[in-house]
Amino acid sequence: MKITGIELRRIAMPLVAPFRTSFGTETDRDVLLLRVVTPDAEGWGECAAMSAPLYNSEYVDGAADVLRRFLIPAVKTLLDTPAPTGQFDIHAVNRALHPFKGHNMAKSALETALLDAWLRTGGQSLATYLGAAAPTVPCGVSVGIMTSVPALLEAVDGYLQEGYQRIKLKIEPGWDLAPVQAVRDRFGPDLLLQVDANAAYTLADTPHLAKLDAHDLLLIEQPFADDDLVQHAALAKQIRTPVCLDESIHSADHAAAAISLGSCSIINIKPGRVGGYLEARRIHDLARAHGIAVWCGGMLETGLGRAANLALAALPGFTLPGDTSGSHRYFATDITEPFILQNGHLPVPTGPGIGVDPVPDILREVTVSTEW
Ligand code: SMG
Ligand code: MG
Repeated sequence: MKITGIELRRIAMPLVAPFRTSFGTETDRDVLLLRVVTPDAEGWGECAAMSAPLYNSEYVDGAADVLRRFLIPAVKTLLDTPAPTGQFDIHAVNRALHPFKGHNMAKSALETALLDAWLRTGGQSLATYLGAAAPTVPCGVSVGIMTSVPALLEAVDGYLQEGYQRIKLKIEPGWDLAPVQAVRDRFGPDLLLQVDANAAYTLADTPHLAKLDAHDLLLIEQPFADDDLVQHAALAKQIRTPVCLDESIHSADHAAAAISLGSCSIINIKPGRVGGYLEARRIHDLARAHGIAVWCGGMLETGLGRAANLALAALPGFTLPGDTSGSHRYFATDITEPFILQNGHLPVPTGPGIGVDPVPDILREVTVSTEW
């Protein structure tokens, strides 16, 4: 595949409402997009990094920098060297990026844009390429920390009326047992309910976290720090609520370590966090073979990142609803045709590559800068 060029594009997308987690409040999504141009097709990749390194160590300016200095030049060197088969090999791209430590969100954006361009050239959808098994996926929604319990109940009620299949509450010390109890009391025992702490607790909080057991949660996501695999294993032995890892799982190797240690019984897979869709699929395969459930996480993606996540979420091991919400959960105007929930599900795109394109006028309006 001949690459004519790669564009780095920064866009600014106001969120419909502030989204507060244990590490901060997002009001706007500052997104880095990659566009790979070839004579036959264009491919898109969305970088999951946030403006500041608070969810993980990556941040948007850092991702743009490492792409410019190291990752894009490494891919250029690879593509300038003809492959023995003469064929483009996305796994060779994956291997060429591997020697650079970390920067998984930057790697994922680049690999996805190349994968998208290549799949579009061949007319195959990302969902088919990855091995999707379903035409639609059930959707959950992640509900931020609110200023009051009544405000939370109103927000949850609105999402349930829209059809969301499960509710995830963001928690932190001081905002955990009371909101969970209130949501359970109001919406009943059948509501699929889970919580996400974004690493806000430590092993010393175990007796407190054990009180969540009374509320029959689907899971507790990332209670401790990302490198606390041993501590998560200790917690998992002491509480009944299943432990799910998000920030801790950077690769299939981490997933294998976490499964061996008993650190989790569920994994949240985010392609950005693990360096792309190829690694995401490896984690899915590994988890499935071990009877570990997985679900697809979210990083407040635009329609471009959402389309690719829906393809992944359609793989057979994704047995729990993901944070793959509809476009209007995030943005008044998405940069693609909006994804709209139908009976609590979103359709898996079927067109070539990620299956969606940005709407040119909208993309232009939200663009802050471009670099070729
Ligand atoms: O995309 O719906 C979404 C956001 C889901 O809660 C979500 N993501 O830790 O899982 C998580 C967070 C990380 C991003 S918070 C700004
Ligand atoms: Mg999480």
